[in-house]
Amino acid sequence: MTEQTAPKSPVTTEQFTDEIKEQLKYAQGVTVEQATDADIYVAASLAVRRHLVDSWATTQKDMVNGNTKAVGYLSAEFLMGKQLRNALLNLGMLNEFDDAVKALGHDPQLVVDSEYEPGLGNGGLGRLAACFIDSLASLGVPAFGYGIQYKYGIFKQEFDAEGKQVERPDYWLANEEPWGHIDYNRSQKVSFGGEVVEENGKKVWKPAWSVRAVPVDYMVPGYQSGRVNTLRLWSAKSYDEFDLLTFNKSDYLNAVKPQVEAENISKILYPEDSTPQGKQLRLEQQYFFVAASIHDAIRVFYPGQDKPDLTTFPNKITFQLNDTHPVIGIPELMRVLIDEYGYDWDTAWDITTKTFNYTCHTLLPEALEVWPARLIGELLPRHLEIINEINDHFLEELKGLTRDKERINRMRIVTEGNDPQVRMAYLATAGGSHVNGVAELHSQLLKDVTLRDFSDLFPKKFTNVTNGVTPRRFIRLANPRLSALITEGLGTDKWLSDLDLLQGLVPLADDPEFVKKFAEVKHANKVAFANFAKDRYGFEANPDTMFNTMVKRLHEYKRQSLKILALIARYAAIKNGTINVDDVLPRTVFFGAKAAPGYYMAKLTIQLINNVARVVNNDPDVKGKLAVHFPANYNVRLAQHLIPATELDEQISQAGKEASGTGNMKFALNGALTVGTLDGANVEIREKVGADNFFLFGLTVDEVEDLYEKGYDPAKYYEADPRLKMAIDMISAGTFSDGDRNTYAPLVADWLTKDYFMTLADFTAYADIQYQIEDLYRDQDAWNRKAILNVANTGYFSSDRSIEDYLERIWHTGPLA
Ligand code: CR1
Repeated sequence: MTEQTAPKSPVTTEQFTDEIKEQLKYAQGVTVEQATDADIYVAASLAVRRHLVDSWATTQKDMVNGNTKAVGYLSAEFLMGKQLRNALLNLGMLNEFDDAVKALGHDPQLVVDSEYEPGLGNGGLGRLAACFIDSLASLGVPAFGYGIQYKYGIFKQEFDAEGKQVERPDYWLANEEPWGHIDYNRSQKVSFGGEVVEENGKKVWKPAWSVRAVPVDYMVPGYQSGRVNTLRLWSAKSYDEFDLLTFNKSDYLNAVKPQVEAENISKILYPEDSTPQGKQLRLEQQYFFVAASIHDAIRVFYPGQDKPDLTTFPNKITFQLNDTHPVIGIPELMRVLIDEYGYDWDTAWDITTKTFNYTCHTLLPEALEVWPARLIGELLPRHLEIINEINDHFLEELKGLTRDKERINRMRIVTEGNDPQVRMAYLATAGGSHVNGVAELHSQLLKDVTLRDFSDLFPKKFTNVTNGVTPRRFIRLANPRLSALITEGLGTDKWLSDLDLLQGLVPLADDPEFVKKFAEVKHANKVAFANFAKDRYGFEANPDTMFNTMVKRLHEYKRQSLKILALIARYAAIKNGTINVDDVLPRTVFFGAKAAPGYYMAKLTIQLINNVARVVNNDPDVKGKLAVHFPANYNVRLAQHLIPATELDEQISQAGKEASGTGNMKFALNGALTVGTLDGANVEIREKVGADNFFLFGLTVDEVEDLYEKGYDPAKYYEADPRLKMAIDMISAGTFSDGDRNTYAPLVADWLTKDYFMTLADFTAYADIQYQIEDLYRDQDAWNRKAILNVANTGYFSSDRSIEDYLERIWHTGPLA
């Protein structure tokens, strides 16, 4: 008997069918006969939403009336993925949905497919935020996700005939969007510009212009907790929609100018910031959502109070700053407390530092935001004053802690000189209670390198919370076959809310019957992916080859180029007979990656991958042995299809550069083995699954540092390994550019002369470990045994565990009573 703890549907199939019909009729005005898949999708979503509303209301009521501190997760990104099936899972309505939709004459898959994925994030950071709000709700912790409802999400990626990335706008709101509830009655005014004047001895900010921040609320259902939290995404609207006078002078464009300017704030995710205007727009976005959120929290927790006692604010809500984007919230809360509510500096600082905490997500110094003080002064003059004052107070405090003047100088929040800069990571560290990294190694490097001075003087502020992923979306929804097998193996489905239970699968790795079933699941997933790929992208992937995947943002430090060089070397070896064709283990390699639109080297790498794929896939000499596919526009949906089908996952960043990684966790939990470096969360994954069940290669952090110090010469490695030389020479010779020798010259030149991320230094180890990988893969039982041990031992990487760590180490709160 299998214990079933999954939620039970609140409706029968018949009832749900009727509810869909009702929505079709009253909300959409179409008959059942007229309804398209997209209509059914909207109607079903609206019907599902209604089942969440009561819990949503009680959760909010209990949050405001109770004594449990809430969490406000401030994030510029929430990469939610599709909503419908997630809501159905949490309500226990997956089967009722399928049956109702069929009863209405539609294919459930096509209905689900008509949902357009909101791409309100770039990658790991945004997806982590989405996993975290899922876990907060599932643990019953009252929480708000606060962010921006960008009108255009991350660009839609296409490839042109030459294999280059082309970016298209992602107008995800072009169709009806049933999940967001726009609430004009709860809007906030957010102001910019102007000047600060003194009135009666008080500083008064006289802004020049304001926009209206209108909340769009998304319900965030918890799994089994009966709780529904809120993701509140702000949309920018103008207060002066339209200038009738100007319009009547036939100056139609200028008549809507204020509207356009205001709405630009929530127009796109990460506007290009190489121009001053672009920089300003980014700062506008950051201030916009953070200011609206802080005022919103005061409204929610002190309803109807003119003079609330805000010394209790840190007991009502704790704000987590997801990276540096929301850090302007620190001076904003200071301003609100001092200017709007009349608190003195010390009281305001005490409240502020107790309210905020900061998560750092990077090790690349260039990714820590620094704003020119001049820009802040123009856009937010009062905030610049406050930041300068914070800086002064902070320097005073440091003088009490150390006599080391150089150190004090290094720690300035605002730099000296005639173009002073504001270091947002330093402001966040000074202005909050805790700072955390996102994996053990990352948190250690933050303390030892990136924020060393701070950690020396404020050691207690620093802590670690290793990232995690939600098993609901990334196992249960993405991989129903494996989910069923896990439930069968454990005799319960409780693992979905207590992922450590996966440990119970360890003994089953030695049970031939279970191993066989596991192999069948993986194969079925591969077949399913091959069908999906054929249908959606038009390529054929052979499920009887090894599925080997590298999906993540394209960045030099992540080293897609290491993978592509090894792949070319392998291709060359087969072609020139260095390896006997019969000894080649058939492999299909999948890439998925978007490059930042202004990132030249990354875009060139994309072009190279596409052209290697073109050449390899069309070469009869390697047919059946090696294939490369690069489906465009990698997103959450594609992840949910590809991860369950993958057998070998690539996590091959240069050691010391990937803060954590979360893809690595999703793959291991879905039974892929990892080939990876000792970087980010790989280190912990390897510890959990055991060194024997992880393909480790490459330089360590210390070795990387040594090599930088000694002077790194990539050309030496090129000369030393003929496989590497061959691969680079083929690229130079134009093998992947129709004979043109210039196309990839910038990549080649960089590899041979700079290679900052030491791709060449790690090549030999990476190429060599492929033999081990292939030997193991030939013994399918041994491979699957290890894959099962990966699933069984990675329950730690549930985002539920991450949230529990945040609750204990940083937030000091818990579930609603
Ligand atoms: C890191 O690069 C990490 C995620 C989530 C990314 C990645 O290693 O898993 O954050 N950082 O913590 C990022 O996007 C802007 O910085």
